[in-house]
Amino acid sequence: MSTRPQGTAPPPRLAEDAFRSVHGREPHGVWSAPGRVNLIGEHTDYNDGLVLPFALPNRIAAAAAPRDDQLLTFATLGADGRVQRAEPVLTGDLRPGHPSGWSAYLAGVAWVLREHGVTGGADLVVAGDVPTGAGLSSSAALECAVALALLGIAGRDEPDRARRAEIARWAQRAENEFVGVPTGVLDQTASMCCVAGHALFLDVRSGEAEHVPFDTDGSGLRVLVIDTRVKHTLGESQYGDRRRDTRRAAESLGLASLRDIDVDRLPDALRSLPEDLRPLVRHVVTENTRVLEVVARLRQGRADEIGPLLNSSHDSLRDDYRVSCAELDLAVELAGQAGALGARMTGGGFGGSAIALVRHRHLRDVEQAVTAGFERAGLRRPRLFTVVPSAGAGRD
Ligand code: GAF
Repeated sequence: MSTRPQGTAPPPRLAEDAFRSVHGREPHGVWSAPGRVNLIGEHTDYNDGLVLPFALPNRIAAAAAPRDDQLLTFATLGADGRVQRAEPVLTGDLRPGHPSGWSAYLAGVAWVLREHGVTGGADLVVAGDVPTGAGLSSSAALECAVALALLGIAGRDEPDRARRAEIARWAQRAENEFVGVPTGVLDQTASMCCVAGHALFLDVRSGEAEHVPFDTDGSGLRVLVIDTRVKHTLGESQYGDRRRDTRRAAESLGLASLRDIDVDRLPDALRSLPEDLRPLVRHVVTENTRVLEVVARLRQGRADEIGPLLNSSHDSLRDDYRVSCAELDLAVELAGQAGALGARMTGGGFGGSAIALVRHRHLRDVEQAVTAGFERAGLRRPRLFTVVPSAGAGRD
């Protein structure tokens, strides 16, 4: 169920052992947070819209202990089993851009938490099995694990539901303002707030959330992740472009956000927009309605009927929002031809992963078809693995 090679210890154990070997003492505790796939509701979060992610079994763990001084130290256990350390930094010296590189994701969280009364020094050692660069939210998992660890060693464990959503916002701020990546709040909220066996139906505008049962195994279904292992470099700038253009569209319609467009009024709204913005708006508005339709089916235990909605979501992201790429389109097409009930890209796009909803008995066929199709196309072999909706972040 995970991408962890057989025989490797789970991330919390790895982080704990690595902490001992780096610092020669016990950590105060270990906290971990999952990556996510988004079942549907893509590029809607920063438009105040609806999303439906679930947490992966794959997690990033942070082992931590307080220090007597104001220093923050960072170490990470690589896939090769080697520990990499970053330059320590005084909590008072944290500022966007300092430090940079991988430790910025950890330092950024400490920078935000300073404003919330967490000011002490800490030793942090992280380890995990969320594939990086695969659109599965390894950064959000890292931020959320570190947030819980720093809060935990400050004696502020066991956040309730409202506090979890707030911590997700803090983690998002770390990514936006410290690391400098302009993401929405989908990934961090999924990591903090999901529960096992359920997808998280989140209304970003109101902040209301509902845990919707999504028992894949019990329904004879599997969610197959197809990590294309490509990441197109234009992705980050195009993500920013989409954010800016959808904001511009809302402003030109005199609305607070695109969420304020009712699907029945969509044709009117489109007519009054400049031509280049129309497909973007069409995607966001129709995607919100697809989320509602998927949620309605899941509430009725009809998960096997959501396939066509996943397919439409992909078509809309490919043709209207233009955030897919040839590798993702191929993965979706091959999965569909081999019997998947539905498939779509998941996450920001421009590479990364697709998901396919597959009846258990068709899983092998779909896996083989995707692998063979990528080989025929001369592409790198994709990484395939099934996932089940898993637990959100917490203390291990
Ligand atoms: C990325 C972002 F981080 C999310 O906030 C969201 O916008 C997603 O792309 C697209 O739905 O994962």
